[in-house]
Amino acid sequence: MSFFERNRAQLAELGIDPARLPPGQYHTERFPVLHAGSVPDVDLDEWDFVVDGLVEERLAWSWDDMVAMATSDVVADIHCVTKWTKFDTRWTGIPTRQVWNQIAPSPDARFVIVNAYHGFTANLPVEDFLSEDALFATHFDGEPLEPEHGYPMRLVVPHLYFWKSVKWVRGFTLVAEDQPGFWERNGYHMYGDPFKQQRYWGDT
Ligand SMILES: Nc1nc2c(c(=O)[nH]1)N[C@H]1C(S)=C(S)[C@@H](COP(=O)(O)O)O[C@H]1N2
Ligand SMILES: [Mo]
Repeated sequence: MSFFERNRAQLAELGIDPARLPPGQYHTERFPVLHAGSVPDVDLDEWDFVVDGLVEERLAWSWDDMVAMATSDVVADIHCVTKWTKFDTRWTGIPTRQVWNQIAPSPDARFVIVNAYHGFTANLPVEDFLSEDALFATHFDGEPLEPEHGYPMRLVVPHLYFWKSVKWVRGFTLVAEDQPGFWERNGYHMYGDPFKQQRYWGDT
């Protein structure tokens, strides 16, 4: 039996429905750290969250503005394209819908480019960005995010591969046409459904 087969076989013993583990993935209790470049130095006094592009008016919220917004808790499985899956991760933060309700998007806005420190970006359709369990998380497992996991805020969109879940997020840009973000320019799939194994360019 291969490592992957053994790992999948363990799920029954753990009481986890094997259907929750996407094809080609293994589950882990660890929380690996993955990103390009360095962990940014964050100064909350200078931090802002900017919404621009196809929106009636560009908006910029301070850290205090953001944390005054209502939060919710999400428990979800996360799937990294490097093949690890972590079940039942618990995040607290501001639902993307809650942010969306405070902006005036143009009807032409069909995609969101999420922006972070160091010019990092990721693209996703508005519909996915607004999924019920998508949020701008400030806490993992009840504790503020660790610097390497995205402190002070990261996007979490559990139903897509985890590279879409932008760490050190600073806002988003609304656009009409899809355009590749950082990893998508470097070989990753434009959409990234883990259950369809949409990992790289050319995966259908
Ligand atoms: N700003 C930023 N966010 C990022 C990345 C990155 O390079 N920069 N990498 C993505 C990738 S490829 C993955 S798998 C996840 C990893 O999140 P973690 O380090 O908290 O496990 O962050 C995503 N968010
Ligand atoms: Mo990744």
